[in-house]
Amino acid sequence: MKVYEKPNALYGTFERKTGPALESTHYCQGCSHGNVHKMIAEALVDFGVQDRTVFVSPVGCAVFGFYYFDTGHIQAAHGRAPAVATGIKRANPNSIVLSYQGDGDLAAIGTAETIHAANRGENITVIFINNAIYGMTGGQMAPTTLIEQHTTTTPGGRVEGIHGNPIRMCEMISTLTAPTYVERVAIGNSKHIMKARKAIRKALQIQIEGRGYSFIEILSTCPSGWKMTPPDARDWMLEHMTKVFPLGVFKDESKAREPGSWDRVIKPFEPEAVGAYLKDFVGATVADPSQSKPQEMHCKFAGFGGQGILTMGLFWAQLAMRAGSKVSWIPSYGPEMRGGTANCQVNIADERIGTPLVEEPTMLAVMNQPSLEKFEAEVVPGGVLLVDTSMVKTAPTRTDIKTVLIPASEMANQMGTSKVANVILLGALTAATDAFPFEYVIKTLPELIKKKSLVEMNIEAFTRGYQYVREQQNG
Ligand SMILES: Cc1ncc(C[n+]2csc(CCOP(=O)(O)OP(=O)(O)O)c2C)c(N)n1
Repeated sequence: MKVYEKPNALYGTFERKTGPALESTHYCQGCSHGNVHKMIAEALVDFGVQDRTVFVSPVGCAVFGFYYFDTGHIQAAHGRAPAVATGIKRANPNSIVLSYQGDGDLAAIGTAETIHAANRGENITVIFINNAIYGMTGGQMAPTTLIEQHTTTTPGGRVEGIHGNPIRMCEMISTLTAPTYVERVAIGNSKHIMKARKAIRKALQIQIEGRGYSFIEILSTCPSGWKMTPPDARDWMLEHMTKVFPLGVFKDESKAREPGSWDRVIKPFEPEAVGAYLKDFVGATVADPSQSKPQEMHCKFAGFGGQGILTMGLFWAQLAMRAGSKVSWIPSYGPEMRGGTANCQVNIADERIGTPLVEEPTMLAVMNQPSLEKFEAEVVPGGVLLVDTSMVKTAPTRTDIKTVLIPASEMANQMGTSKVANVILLGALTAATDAFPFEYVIKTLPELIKKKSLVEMNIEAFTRGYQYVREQQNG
């Protein structure tokens, strides 16, 4: 005798954060969500993947997926389920990830996420519940609402010239190169339901085998939103929706895809990988870390646009990167090409860096008055403040930090161009912090300068800045 029971991937009773535990779901009578939940749960148990499944639920009627599925669970912001699913899958390639979404979520607010996850061929399974309406919020028009269909926001029926036509997601997605399997099924009669079950299982199997992205659209009923009895809703769906959204397979390349070929794993940037990266893209190698690797530093470089502020920070970060440190560099500048404010933040550390932002700099270099006024207070006690005194007319006020004053812009002008003031400051900074050996910078700087005709001048500028501070230090 066949016993029909709740699959183990659904909880026995549905405990809720508030109110009593329920025996049944919150879905309305005749709603398709329940059928589809059961099919998914059965497949997860049959394939033995329940323990490594992460169900990503949408904003919409399926928002409470976590009350029902005894799996990992994340509830995504409206429309973002495929982006969340991408992150989970890439961070945990062994997980089985379902992006479960309604038509409002998937085809309206989340259209971009949907298309791009499909276009990247993420190895995830997207289950698309198309009930032609926004069910959860009371039956507003969705992108898949049929022409002439009455909803609360199209009380006279959807009109092509005003609201556009129903969007056919399977047709759109199947034009993309990456997706492996795209099928539209329906929760109609038992034959349809068996087909839907088969499609869901196939899609999951494809993911389990690492064969790539699947998209299963399920024509579904919403008797409450449509204001019909469950049998009438089923008949209406079969009669009207299947005309606009024909059932069938739109794309199936599952046989042509090698198992495992669509698993995307992000490998952390290990030092060896960084070395290879530099070799491939910059033609340089990582210097011997024991010689040149700097101490941990959190730096801010600030001034006007056009002063070479961003380049100064970039050079500093690249010097550290080539010496084997982990680094981050992030620019911040106004919309003007010249004359606006510009600053950049550089982190240098042995460990991987969590945030590129520098809120408590251990080193601040300023090339104009507003930057000194704005950032001086941020420097941590004991930190270093480097000031281009040609551009800053008031003296720094802090006494608990090490201040280094240098007329960098005037020194640059004496060399014939104000453009090297930033590199003069880099020289000063190197001497003031002892971050890098002088010889290391002289050897590495030429590799960082794209225009070879400018190398000599920059080496000179760096040396001048370095010597200026060393002379001050030696009294
Ligand atoms: C950012 C944001 N915008 C709008 C809403 C309101 N809202 C909640 S559910 C929903 C649409 C749900 O419809 P659908 O995705 O078709 O799922 P169904 O409820 O029909 O299963 C909307 C617009 C929201 N919660 N968040």
